Amino acid sequence: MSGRLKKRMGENRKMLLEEYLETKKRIVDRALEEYLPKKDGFSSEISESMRYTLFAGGKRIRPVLCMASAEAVGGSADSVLPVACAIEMIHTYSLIHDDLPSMDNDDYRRGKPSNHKVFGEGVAVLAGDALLTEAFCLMSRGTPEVSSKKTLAVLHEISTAAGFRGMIGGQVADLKAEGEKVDMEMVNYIHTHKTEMLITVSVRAGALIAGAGEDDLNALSEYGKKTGLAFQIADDILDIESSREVLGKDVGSDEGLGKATYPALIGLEESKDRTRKLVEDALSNISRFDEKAEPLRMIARFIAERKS
Ligand code: GRG
Repeated sequence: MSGRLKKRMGENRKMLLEEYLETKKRIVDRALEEYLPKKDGFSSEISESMRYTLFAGGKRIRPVLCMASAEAVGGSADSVLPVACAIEMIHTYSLIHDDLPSMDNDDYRRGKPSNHKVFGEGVAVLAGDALLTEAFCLMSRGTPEVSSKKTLAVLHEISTAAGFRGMIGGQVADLKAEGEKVDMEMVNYIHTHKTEMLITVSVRAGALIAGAGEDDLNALSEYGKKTGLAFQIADDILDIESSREVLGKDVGSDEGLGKATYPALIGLEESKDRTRKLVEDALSNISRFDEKAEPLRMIARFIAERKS
């Protein structure tokens, strides 16, 4: 294939992905607007604080993955919308808490001052708590098309991925490892628990609700694990190579805090190679799927190349 043709294909793919992400992001934003409690009376400040970070311009990668996964197995994106939005609420809660002075102490998030910088620490903690509980409230409501058994199974998987067996466990290990000498096993534990598990469960939840068979589900889980880990390594790299203007959050904080990251352990170039290899593996994990899985393929490639 000529260099020009390759470049054209790359550009086309980029345009298709941007279009796909934009369309799905709009659907998620509209649904979140509908699901979120409206501000009223005494609870107006907490509602404002929840909305502030939720609508601050996140990429919506997790809900989009959830919808793309449902579509890959022949389901509809609409049927997974409440769960996709609930996962985004859980993710947003984790960002609000992660920025607190007692955690990573970051002043910027999604291009704006962090939640606690605007609303104060007390309200920021409560906004995170409220988003987390609201996520489970939304999912437990269920929808007429999805059986209660399936809803319960999805709830179980998401609470496992978000709780101390997953994201919280990873965050604790991350805090404990600050400034310590860590090995690859520890970094992998942190990355897997802190980031990968919520991404994998986003993919699994979409497929489960859409009625995926066991083989498809296993293939998608492997895809989720590879992309999830690649996503966090890319995040480590961006913390070194990007800027606050592009990323919308402070950069260089990993090194400042002595965080356990891939670049700290194996260097930037090797970290980039690992990311690319993980994405290749993720793509081969879903090679059994037809063109309905194309958005999942584009998202995996985007994860390795992302600039924000
Ligand atoms: C319970 C007090 C308390 C704290 C919990 C769970 C937790 C704090 C923090 C989770 C750890 C965390 C924030 C991991 C980082 C994952 C990550 C790469 C976040 C960035 O995700 P993007 O790039 O962000 O998808 P946007 O803004 O685009 O949504």
